[in-house]
Amino acid sequence: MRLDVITIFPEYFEALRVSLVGRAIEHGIIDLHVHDLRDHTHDVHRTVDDTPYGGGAGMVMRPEPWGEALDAVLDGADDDPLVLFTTPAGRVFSQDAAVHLSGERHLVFCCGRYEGIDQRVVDYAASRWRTGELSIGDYVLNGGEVAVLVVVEAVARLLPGVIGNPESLVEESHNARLLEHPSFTKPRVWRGLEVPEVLLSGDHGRIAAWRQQAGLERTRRMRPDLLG
Ligand code: 6GU
Repeated sequence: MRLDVITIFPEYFEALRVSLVGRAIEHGIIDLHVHDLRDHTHDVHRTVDDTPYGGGAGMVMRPEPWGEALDAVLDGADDDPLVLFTTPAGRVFSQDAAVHLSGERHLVFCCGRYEGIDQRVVDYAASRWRTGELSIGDYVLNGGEVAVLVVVEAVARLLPGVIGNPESLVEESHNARLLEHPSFTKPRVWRGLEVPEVLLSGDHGRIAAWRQQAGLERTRRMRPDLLG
């Protein structure tokens, strides 16, 4: 999968070069390209933002650098790219969305900052490519960089060959509407606290039933909304 990221903070994306995603890049499963939006400015201050028409607080990202950056990244792309703008006004990202995105060949992430990007950039992009606007939840971040890190990690781990044990993906999708059961490892007794006996029983049927029940109870307590 090819990933392009357009941002005024390329440094954020160094984090993708570690751990599982880093290995996926090294192995060629992910082809990551990070672009500095300021490389598409032409003034000495490398200006990317300006005051909003109509007044109000905050700054809006100017359209010209975005137009140039999108053209530079996307002109000539023949792999049906999907252009995604990060914004708290977007559709909320989910595991279902991650599964859908993991089937794409080429994602282009546009990281908004300040009060957002001039709307004409989003409209222009939609006139030329497939586009989407996404948020990662109902809270406000200073910009889309961290949101893109979240989305890339959630998508990357679904790509074939990224996760060491693909069985865990099967289990996850099987239990998609339920929280995970609690987990335990050695030692069997720690500070007087014991691992539930059933997990030591070797009885796979009882263990599966216990986990199912524990996941259900946890979901009722923490996320009753998931049970409808
Ligand atoms: Cl994608 N961007 C910003 N700025 N804030 C957010 C967000 C995105 N998702 C949740 N909050």
